[in-house]
Amino acid sequence: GTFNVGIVGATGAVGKEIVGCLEKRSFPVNGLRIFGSERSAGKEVDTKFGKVTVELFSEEAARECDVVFLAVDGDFSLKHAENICAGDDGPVVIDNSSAFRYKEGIPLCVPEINAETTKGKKLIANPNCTTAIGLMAVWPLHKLFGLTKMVMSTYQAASGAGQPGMDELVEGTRSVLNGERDVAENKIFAHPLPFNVIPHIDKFQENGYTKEEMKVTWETRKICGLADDFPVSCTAVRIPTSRAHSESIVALFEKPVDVAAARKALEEAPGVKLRDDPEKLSYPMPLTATGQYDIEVGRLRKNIAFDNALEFFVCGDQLLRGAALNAVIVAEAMIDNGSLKAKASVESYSPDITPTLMP
Ligand code: 11C
Repeated sequence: GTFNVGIVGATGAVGKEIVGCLEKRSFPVNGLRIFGSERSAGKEVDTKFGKVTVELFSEEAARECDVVFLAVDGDFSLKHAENICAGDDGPVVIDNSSAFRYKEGIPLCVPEINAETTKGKKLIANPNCTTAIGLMAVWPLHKLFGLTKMVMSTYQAASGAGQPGMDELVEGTRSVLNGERDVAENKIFAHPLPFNVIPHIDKFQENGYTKEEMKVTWETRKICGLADDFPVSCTAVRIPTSRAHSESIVALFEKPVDVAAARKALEEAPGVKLRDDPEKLSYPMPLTATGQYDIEVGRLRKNIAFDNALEFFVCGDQLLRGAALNAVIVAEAMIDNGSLKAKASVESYSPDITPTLMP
């Protein structure tokens, strides 16, 4: 079948990528509806599915869809997500915010890892970008050797703060290069990002970690089905790149590790590209991971400080695997497992879509 798809927040950095993923992956779209605030309502968006006029968001209108992607902030999701998907006739809601990630009974899904958790569910949480990108590489190794501990250090792109973050990086860099300022201005980031790195993403917690770092800990446990106290430690750092996050990961395992077997598992893992030929200067970089569906993993080696440990470097597009692509693959998995169904009637279908390019 084909599905009526709604996106809330489609004009933001993640929302735009959701439209792009639906287009490029030939998601079975019957009709696309885009919902926004008063500020964006009435704007026209050109898509492969036709020209879509942004509608003012209402829960009632969103409920007419079969699946709704929320690419908005956590407060919006907290207020509306459960109302949108309520009842047997409510659509599936895939929420990109952190609002529901740690709630029991709500799946937190990286489909290549735990797609089965979405079966029969209506509200799905899409993980934090750093976690989703890292776990794509960690999961195949965990299956092979049994993860016992993980330590991660990140190098995160400006896009984690959305379009305003990317704009602040570019404009700030320009203002320094053209001699306007010695140090760039900052509003989005805690400090100027151009020519700098900032070891601070999201709010500091009582334990000295930031919330971004704790998200990696909490979400790794839930997605991989590990114990509530499973040891994961992260240092999250913002660097002046545009939209691919990088991560250095030390993973400790139960079983002795074998680099060749690890390499093979990564090569075979869906959504993962092994880029690991140092002699040819080939390793993961934000520059090559940008715009790619697959995350890159490389610099794979046996760690010399710990027993049974591997060390590697991962890069992934923050807006794709870290957000939009993951959400769209969740929806695809839910079509496959029968949890996402088309409503019988399509009469409520948006009149604002010019169906010129529809199949
Ligand atoms: C960043 N990872 O790079 C954050 C952005 O939990 O969805 C995504 C926050 C989240 O700033």
